[in-house]
Amino acid sequence: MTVSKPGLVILTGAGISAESGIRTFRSSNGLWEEHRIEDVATPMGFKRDPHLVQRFYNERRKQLSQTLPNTAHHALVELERAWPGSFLLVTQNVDDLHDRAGSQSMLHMHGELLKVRCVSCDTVSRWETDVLPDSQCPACKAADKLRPHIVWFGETPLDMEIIYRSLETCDYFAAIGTSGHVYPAAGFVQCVGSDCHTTEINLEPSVVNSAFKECRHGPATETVPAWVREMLSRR
Ligand code: BV8
Repeated sequence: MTVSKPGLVILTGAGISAESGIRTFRSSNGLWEEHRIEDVATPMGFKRDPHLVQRFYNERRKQLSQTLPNTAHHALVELERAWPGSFLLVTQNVDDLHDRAGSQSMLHMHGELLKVRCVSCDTVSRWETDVLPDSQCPACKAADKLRPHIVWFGETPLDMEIIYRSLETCDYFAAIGTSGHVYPAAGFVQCVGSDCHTTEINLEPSVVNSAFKECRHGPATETVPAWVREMLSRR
């Protein structure tokens, strides 16, 4: 199938940030201060103990400032800049490593660690330091009304319309560094057209590995640059 302006959609997960030193979601086996992340990263967890949840995200925000994008993030920027057709990067990650690497056509479907949302006026603001009980919303000045701008379990991911439309029309779909446990992202490979070439690039087979036409296993800093070189040689 030769398409002059092929559409490419890439989904990334925590595995692409692992070699930058950010623990993957499941390698921390979901534990944080004896709390399962599924219990902390939920609306109920936030309602039950908002300051505990804020501390959980304050720690991860702090950790972020000590990390850098790796060669896999940079390879995806090179691919985006050279790709002749439409390009969309959808990340499940809440870190800003793709942003700092220079990715432009990108959607954070699970939100962003460096943003907060006011539960009083709904304004989303950039926030790089700790959120404390007396932290005020930059827009309405309400205190103690800020929550992480993160999609928790049970909440609806962001930009789903655009994502589904891109999946239905793309010619290539690649999932990089994701275990395939979390939906709807894990179901994206089932949403592409029958002619779409699907590739899984992961340290080991994901739980949805059998749905992909092609699989490449190994660390992202090796597998992603090699895959990008091959994709660009096809132009
Ligand atoms: C929704 C923010 C409705 C929080 C996150 C029962 C069955 C099926 C589904 C459900 C169910 N019960 C409930 C659900 C739905 C639920 C869900 O999927 N639950 C799971 C646990 C069963 N989903 C939801 O609630 C979602 N909302 O469904 O709304 C809807 C649906 C469609 C349309 C409209 C509305 C909301 C989910 C969002 C939750 N929030 N993040 C936070 O981060 O604090 S999810 C969280 O998991 C992170 O975002 C993370 O990115 C994401 C997925 O995990 P992965 O990225 O895959 O990370 P993981 O550690 O699992 O895997 C890493 C992989 O990398 C591994 O495979 C590893 O081998 C690999 N790797 C490691 N090192 C490397 C590497 N690869 C390459 N190189 C390396 N060096």
